[in-house]
Amino acid sequence: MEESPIDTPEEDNAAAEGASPEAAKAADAGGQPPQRCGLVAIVGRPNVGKSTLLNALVGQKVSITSAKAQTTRHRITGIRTVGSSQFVFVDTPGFQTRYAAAMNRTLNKTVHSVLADVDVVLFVVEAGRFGLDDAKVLSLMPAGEFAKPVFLIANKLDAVHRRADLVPWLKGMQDRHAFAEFVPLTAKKDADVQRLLAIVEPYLPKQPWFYEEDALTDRSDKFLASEIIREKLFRLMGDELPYTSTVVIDKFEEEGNLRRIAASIVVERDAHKGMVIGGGGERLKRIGSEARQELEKLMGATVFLELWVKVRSGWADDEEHLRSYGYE
Ligand SMILES: Nc1nc2c(ncn2[C@@H]2O[C@H](COP(=O)(O)OP(=O)(O)OP(=O)(O)O)[C@@H](O)[C@H]2O)c(=O)[nH]1
Ligand SMILES: [Mg+2]
Repeated sequence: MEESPIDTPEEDNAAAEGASPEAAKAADAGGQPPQRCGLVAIVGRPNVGKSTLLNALVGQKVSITSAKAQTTRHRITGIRTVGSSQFVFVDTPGFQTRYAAAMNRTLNKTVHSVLADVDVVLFVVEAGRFGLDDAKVLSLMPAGEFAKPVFLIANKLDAVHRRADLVPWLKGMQDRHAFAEFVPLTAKKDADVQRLLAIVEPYLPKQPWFYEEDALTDRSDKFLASEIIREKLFRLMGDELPYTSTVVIDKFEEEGNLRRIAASIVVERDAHKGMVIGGGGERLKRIGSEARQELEKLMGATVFLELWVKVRSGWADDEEHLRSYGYE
């Protein structure tokens, strides 16, 4: 087993600068509409399209997506400012109901804590489907005096062949929860996403913005780098990839327009290491080159990316390792 010091992915840069209350008041006095700003959680079972929706709402990729369930592992904030309104979306890991390993307990805690302090909840399901996994997530919604407006987002409308079938389904959903809004949509269609923004806007409290007007996420470039590499890993490996694999950034250096990044893909077994590397190292090369290209676009810089594969068994069930790998 190879050992090397492991860097912790950076914490949220929560101290991003916001506009001052004075600025908001001044805007008010000048006859401008007052600033609105609110936290909008995106929750739902794995694989319903939460991260795809977040990226579409923000207008840029800030959260990775894949056809594999359980892609998102962190609370990720995506910010969109339109006119006088700032939307602060919070993507969450798909709530896990099947496994009880330490990693899943941590992921679920993330969902719980996000729900406690948001203004609006987008509860995402696949249009026409509502299973036990969805019901478990819905049961987490704060109730009574802590209740929040919850929107039912019926995603993947493009995959529904007979729209008429949705009418009785939507009626059934009305009985399950007092949803504030029902929004069937396709996260991959821009017009649908713009419509959702307009529906959310009046629910944002009137208060000064939390972030600069052009902010897109509270995550660092270093964090985004580890996530983009993990996305390529997930996408290029498909189902053979054990779900517990992760990516750790060992080095992230900025020299002018150059980023020197070294990262380790951490797997649980030697056999997994072989699968990630692939015959003649082909697969690892491809993961590296796809990640590098995307990172160059994202950062507007030249990227040198060095990738390693390491075996560390049992990390996903070890609270200590989880923390050192950035799982809060
Ligand atoms: N047909 C269709 N597919 C979609 C749509 N939105 C998302 N998907 C696909 O659904 C899959 C899962 O998308 P993600 O955005 O990663 O889902 P998620 O809910 O964030 O998943 P976890 O992070 O694992 O909980 C991907 O293959 C997406 O391309 C949609 O509107 N229509
Ligand atoms: Mg996701």
